[in-house]
Amino acid sequence: RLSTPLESRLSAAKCPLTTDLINIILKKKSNVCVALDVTSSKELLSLTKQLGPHIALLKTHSDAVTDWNEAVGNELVELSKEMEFLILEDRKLADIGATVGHQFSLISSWAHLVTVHSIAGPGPLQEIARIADERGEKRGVFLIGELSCAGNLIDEKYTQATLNLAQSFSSITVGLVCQSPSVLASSPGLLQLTPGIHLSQAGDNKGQQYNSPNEVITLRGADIGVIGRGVTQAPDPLAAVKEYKRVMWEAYEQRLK
Ligand code: UP6
Repeated sequence: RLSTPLESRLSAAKCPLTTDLINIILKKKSNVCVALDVTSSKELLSLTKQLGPHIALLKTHSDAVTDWNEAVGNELVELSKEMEFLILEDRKLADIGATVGHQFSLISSWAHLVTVHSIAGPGPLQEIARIADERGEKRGVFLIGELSCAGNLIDEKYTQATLNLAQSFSSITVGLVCQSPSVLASSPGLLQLTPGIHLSQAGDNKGQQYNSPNEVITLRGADIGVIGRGVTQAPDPLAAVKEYKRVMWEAYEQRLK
């Protein structure tokens, strides 16, 4: 998998949004997902306008935006079309199917993708698939297979069970959020999204554990790397996103050799 170019994996993709995301990555030569963990919609939209042209995926925590409203979602959608990226709401849904269904109905009005914990089993995914189908627009999920934070409770068995779930719901699963190259080694049709990336820091004193962008792409096997504060708290976020993009694309090309 590590040495297979993304274009050769297109035929293995079972969710239409996986194909869209791979095509965006290849067109923009960007395997960057930026995590805009900001608390005001003004900051969220202004960073999106600035960074949008350089990213493949925009990751939001809309429930942390104090003045979030429907218009903000609509504006993100417009920007995603204009600047060609997909929107991932990182809600990490984890409840029973019926509840997740209500939550997903709201999220799916603006986000292409949402993160889902596998802890609750198939119920939430069944509901998401049903609602996505009703909407008639392409919608998908990233399942949380592993976490980047110190001391988290996920073990190998849980990660394997998450992969099994991803395969059962392949028509709506774009990929897994995970850290180890072995997880998706035999699943070319699923994308690996890996957070915990920083060029100069090892952690945040709150449990986060960082690796370098190069390590995450070449050794850990990420198809897309998530950078939050490495970009948003840099003195110049635009210069920072361009630097992460350059380093991570070079690492991807290196991986293919
Ligand atoms: N995130 C992680 N680790 C995980 C899953 N998700 O950090 O295992 C998310 C966080 C945050 C972003 O919710 O939005 O990725 C990382 O941000 P940072 O680069 O500022 O640490």
